[in-house]
Amino acid sequence: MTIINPGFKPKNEETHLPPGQSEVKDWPVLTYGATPHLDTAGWTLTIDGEVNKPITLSWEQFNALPKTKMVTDIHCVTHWSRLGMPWEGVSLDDLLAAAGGVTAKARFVLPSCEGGYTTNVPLADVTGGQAMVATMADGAPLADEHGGPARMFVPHLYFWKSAKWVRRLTLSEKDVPGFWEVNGYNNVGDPWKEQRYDSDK
Ligand SMILES: Nc1nc2c(c(=O)[nH]1)N[C@H]1C(S)=C(S)[C@@H](COP(=O)(O)O)O[C@H]1N2
Ligand SMILES: [Mo]
Repeated sequence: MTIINPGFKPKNEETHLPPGQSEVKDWPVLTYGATPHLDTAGWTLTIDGEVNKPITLSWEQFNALPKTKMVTDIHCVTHWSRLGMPWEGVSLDDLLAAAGGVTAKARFVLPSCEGGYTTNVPLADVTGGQAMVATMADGAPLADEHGGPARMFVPHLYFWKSAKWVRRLTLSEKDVPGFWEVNGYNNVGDPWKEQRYDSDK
């Protein structure tokens, strides 16, 4: 197990809180639409688009990849933050390596999910130990409502970028705004710049 953010320091070391956020001790569920239940038997994760070797991983193949752990804070655009949560999964670095690495054209990762939810994240925001496909949080497998068996985890951006029930990561040359990005949320979503809505620069 590699810990990929051993030196995690929030940008506000005193409160850990970005502007406009408050700490919660519970873990709210925010889902648009129905909550699917996905069995790990038959579950797959596909990595395609601008990668050298598109790949579809079974649950067993996914779990055979090196695991990483992050202890970090999460920030939801609806103003709640949870602080110091342990998360485990497979880093985007290791997943992209399993797909033969990205091509010279790759600039964005476009996660798509069971149920149709999509989002978009610059490649530069998911490499270098910044993101994972997570299977565990708070020491337990992710519950259905939190995106189990596996979800994206990009904690330095607002939590809508952390797509639950992720089934495909498409590497793309072009940016393709996802579900919330076409419905008024900011395309970038940096909580420290308070980029909540489309109109926030
Ligand atoms: N597939 C999917 N992923 C999703 C969502 C969703 O509705 N569907 N909601 C997003 C939003 S807006 C947030 S704030 C977080 C909430 O994650 P949680 O319910 O585990 O707290 O998931 C994000 N990922
Ligand atoms: Mo959200």
